[in-house]
This record gives sequence, C-alpha cells and structure tokens, in this order.
Amino acid sequence: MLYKWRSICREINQSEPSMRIILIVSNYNEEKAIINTLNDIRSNASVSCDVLVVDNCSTDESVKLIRDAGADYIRHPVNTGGSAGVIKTAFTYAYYHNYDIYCHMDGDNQHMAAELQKIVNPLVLGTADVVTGSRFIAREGFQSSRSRRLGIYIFSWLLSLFTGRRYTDITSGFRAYNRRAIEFFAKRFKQEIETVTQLELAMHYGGLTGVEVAVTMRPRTSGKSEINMINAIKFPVFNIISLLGTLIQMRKLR
Ligand SMILES: Nc1nc2c(ncn2[C@@H]2O[C@H](COP(=O)(O)OP(=O)(O)O)[C@@H](O)[C@H]2O)c(=O)[nH]1
Ligand SMILES: [Mg+2]
Repeated sequence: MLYKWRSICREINQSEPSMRIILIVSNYNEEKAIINTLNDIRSNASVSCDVLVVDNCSTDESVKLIRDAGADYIRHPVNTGGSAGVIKTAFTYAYYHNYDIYCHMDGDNQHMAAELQKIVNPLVLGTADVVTGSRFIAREGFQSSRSRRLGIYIFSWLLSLFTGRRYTDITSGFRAYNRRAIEFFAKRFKQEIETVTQLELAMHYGGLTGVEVAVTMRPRTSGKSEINMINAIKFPVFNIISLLGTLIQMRKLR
C-alpha cells in the first residue's frame, strides 16, 4: 500500500524550480532509527522533494512506524539479501514516475538531510550525472572502522585502475542521480545491482560522469550494519565477481 507523504522542505533549487526530486530512504529492520531519519528529513531537508521509503521486507516494527508516521512507502515481498536490491527498485520507481533526480539515504539516520543540497547541486548545475557524499574528503564526523577503510581503499584503487577516476568513499549510500543515470540503471543496465563497485564501473562504461562531495556522517546508534563478520568476507568476493561480470558486459554498456 502506498501512503502519500510530502516532506515540507525549503525550495533551494531555484535555478531549476521545475525539477522533480525523489528522496528514497532504504529501510531494513531500522525500528530504532527510521523515525529519527524521517524527522530529520521533515525538519532539515535542504531540497524540495518527494519522499518514499523502500522497505526490504523488514521483520521488525519499522513498517508499522513508517505507516503511523504517514510516510509513503513500498515494501518488497521478500528480502533481496542485501541493500543493493533496494537501489534497483528505486531506479525503476524514479524512472516510471518521471523524476529528474533520485537521492538515496539510508534509514539508519547516518546521513544528514541538511546536506541533500550538496549532493543535488552538481546535478542541477549539470556538472555530473551521479554524486556521492564522501565522509573521507573533509574527514569530519563518523569515519568508519579501520578494516572497513582498508576494504574501501583496496576497491577504490581497483576501480581507479579501470576508470581513471579517484574514489574515496565507494560504499557511501548517500547519493544522487540525474535523469540520465536513472534511465541508464532502470532501462539499459539489465542485471541486478549486487555491489557499489559494479554500479560505479557500469556507470563509467555507460558514459555517466560521477563526482564526490564532502559530507559528514553520524555513527550508527542502533540496529546492525550490513558489514558484519560474514559479509566482510562475502562482500569482497561479490565485489570481484560483479566487477568481472561488468567488465565482460563492457561493450554492451557503451
Ligand atoms: N543489512 C541490510 N540492510 C538493508 C537491506 N536492505 C536495505 N537495507 C538498508 O540499507 C542501509 C544499509 O546501511 P548499513 O548496513 O548501515 O551500511 P553502512 O552504513 O555502509 O555500514 C540501511 O539503511 C538498511 O536499513 C538488507 O537486506 N540488509
Ligand atoms: Mg549505515
């Protein structure tokens, strides 16, 4: 069931007042954080946007809380086995509902709604197709664990080898995509999205330009991060497989 909810946000993108922006919040078992995330969006969002929660078949009380808050949401009938499944739904939703920009935020309240303007601006100015909020540019706020930073460093280096671009925070979920990128992932990129490494590489071969901007992230104060002991082993393997898969598809994406 879809509930109507428009965030009461300040109109900032005056240069392009007709741009339709959707902010999609990814939720899986975030009963302790999702309301704080939605309240942050309601009070502090720095762009005018519609808001939709995509729930990845949570088993806790979070969906009830989202419904009680009056937020729009859609719910996967099954869990996709990871947060990447939400991104594919989000691209499809944004494409078929004719949004010009899709912003992505995690439902664990680590991203700041006040910083939405930072990730939207390069899209409004036309200087990039995809913007990633990076916590490792200004190096303020939550900086993640040492082992996670090592993983990010290794995969950033690998990606740079293929793309020639510099990455600092490839696992960041705080992102914004323009219509070109939305269309690419909703229509041209037929595969499931498994990892962000694959997403970045596909983007590159699809001719989309990406840029990182400095943001601040909060630490996770409840729930569990996707990067647990098992995923710390599984994700690098998945990253390599999806990277190779995307390299094989390279010509089709061009
Ligand atoms: N663990 C997990 N998180 C999911 C899933 N689907 C959506 N999510 C959401 O995706 C985001 C992942 O964030 P998190 O695990 O904290 O990643 P991190 O911030 O990069 O450590 C959160 O907002 C989750 O609620 C899923 O299947 N598993
Ligand atoms: Mg998180």
